[in-house]
Amino acid sequence: MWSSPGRKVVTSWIVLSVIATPIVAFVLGPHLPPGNGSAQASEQVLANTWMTAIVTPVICLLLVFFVYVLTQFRHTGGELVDGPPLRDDAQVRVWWTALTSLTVLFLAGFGTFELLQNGSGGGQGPDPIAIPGGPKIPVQVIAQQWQFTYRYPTYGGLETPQLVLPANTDIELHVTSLDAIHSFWAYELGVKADANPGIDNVAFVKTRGPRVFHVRCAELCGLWHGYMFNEGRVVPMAQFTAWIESQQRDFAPILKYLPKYAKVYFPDPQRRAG
Ligand SMILES: [Cu+2]
Repeated sequence: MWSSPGRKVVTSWIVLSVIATPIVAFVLGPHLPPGNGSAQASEQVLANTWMTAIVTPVICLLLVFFVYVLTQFRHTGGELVDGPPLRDDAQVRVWWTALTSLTVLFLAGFGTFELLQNGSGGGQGPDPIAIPGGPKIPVQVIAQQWQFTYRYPTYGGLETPQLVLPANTDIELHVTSLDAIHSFWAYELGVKADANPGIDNVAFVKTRGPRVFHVRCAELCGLWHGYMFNEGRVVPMAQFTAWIESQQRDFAPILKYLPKYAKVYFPDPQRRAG
């Protein structure tokens, strides 16, 4: 068995971990980002909670060992000599390999399971693997230097600078770009998807109750990247329908100048933004 200093380190580690891990999991966990603004955001909070809880004993071990080394291995005068050489320890080797392998395999399995549920809010490319069942409202996100616009193909291809979504509804986001590489990040909804020209990047989100959320470009995309943000709203279905009708009325005069709704667009390269 381990020597008494070794046992002291392991005992302190276990005691500290048993105290700290539930605090991290149950007190800190529910406050981790990005909150519960959508089903996918809640899954991300759950994943963040698991990862933070699992890393807690690892940090505890580092702290205990750090304190042990600082207090025990002190030079207290006299001639400075090296300690006795440490050789192999079969028990430490077996435990070390088993615990780290289990941790990594568990997290890999957990992450894969979560991703396969419904994509967990990430862009899945043009051919998504994880598609939630049931009806979905498609919304296209078009990024360009330096703003986002949104098209609603099931509402006559309406294009608007506002992102409004109905509450408690599955949304199928089609993210693309007209020029540089951007990234559509709807923080409170737990959605982040690359916006690349010529690519239809699909991400899914199931909204919850009415709320405001923030949209930011999360990819350095040129001079005014820092100003490429706006606010979106999740509203009750009746309000959403009324909003869509008002937008259709407002943008009807320019709809005929827009290209027909498509998965990607290739604007005339002579036409420069700005
Ligand atoms: Cu951008």
